Amino acid sequence: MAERMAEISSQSEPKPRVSVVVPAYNEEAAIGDDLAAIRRALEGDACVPYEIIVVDDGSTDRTGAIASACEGVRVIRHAHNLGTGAARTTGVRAARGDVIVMTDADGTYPNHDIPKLLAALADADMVVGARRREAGTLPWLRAPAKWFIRMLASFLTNTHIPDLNSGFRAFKRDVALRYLNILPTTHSWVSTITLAFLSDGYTVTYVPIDYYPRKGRSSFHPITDTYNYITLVVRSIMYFNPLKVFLPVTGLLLLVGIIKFIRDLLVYGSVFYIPGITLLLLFMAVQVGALGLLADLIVRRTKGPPP
Ligand SMILES: Nc1nc2c(ncn2[C@@H]2O[C@H](COP(=O)(O)OP(=O)(O)OP(=O)(O)O)[C@@H](O)[C@H]2O)c(=O)[nH]1
Ligand SMILES: [Mg+2]
Repeated sequence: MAERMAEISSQSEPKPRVSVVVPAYNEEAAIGDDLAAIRRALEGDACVPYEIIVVDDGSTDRTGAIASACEGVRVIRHAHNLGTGAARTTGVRAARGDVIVMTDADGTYPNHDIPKLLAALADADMVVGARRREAGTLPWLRAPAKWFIRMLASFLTNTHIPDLNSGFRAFKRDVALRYLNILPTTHSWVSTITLAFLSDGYTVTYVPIDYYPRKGRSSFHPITDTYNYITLVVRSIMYFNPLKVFLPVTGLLLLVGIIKFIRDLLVYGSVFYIPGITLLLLFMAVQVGALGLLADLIVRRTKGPPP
């Protein structure tokens, strides 16, 4: 009954234009200040109808209680911890605005810059707050991995990407909904959605932002999260532009195979004697090429209409 009443009252409220989605897991040290900063930013400059959705991802501290006590904040709670990507997906599904703003609840992002993101969204489908300097948890381990993923993503999409995995961004909800089923439940959610927008030709622009030291303890896990990065690399290739990677590999294998074949002809003087390694190279070239074409076919068949 209470749920039904809440549903009726939320239906009678004016529809917000902007939904701010804040994934939060054990962020009692920072979430209060972050929510206050979001409200100040939206009530000050932008003056747009908005809602704030905190997705409490099974926190075991006071995160949920602090968020619920903030006026105008809707809290959705996962019964147990599902991962930051899962929390983001829940937020996007629950959002009622046409525009979604995402920010973290750990005090790292300049929420007063939300109006800048919204202004830039007039000419784009996604605006990413690109960090001028990133000093996250375990930078010595994460910086090289992030650099590699960013280079791969730039190569796959033929664009320059200043920041692939910033958690501070604004985007159009209807476009994001198309990708929810391929987005992971992990930290790679933000990188994957950036790639998805870019590889389907949506406009992604970047606004330079500051990045502050984290409040509270990070739950970043070096082993699981490195594994997730590797999964992201493989998925990025397979989901978005397989031929861009498979074709050069096929070409290289073919080239080496043919050179080796010619050398074998000169050395052994017979087409009837082809060493195993030469055959292996040529068969591998064919197989990698066939796999790439198959992956490309699947990607093309499953893509929706262009923007
Ligand atoms: N780590 C983590 N964060 C979660 C989870 N669910 C929701 N979140 C929230 O997702 C946001 C991003 O997580 P962070 O741990 O800050 O990830 P990060 O910014 O890549 O890493 P840090 O350098 O530690 O800040 C934060 O607001 C978290 O509270 C979860 O299961 N694990
Ligand atoms: Mg963080």
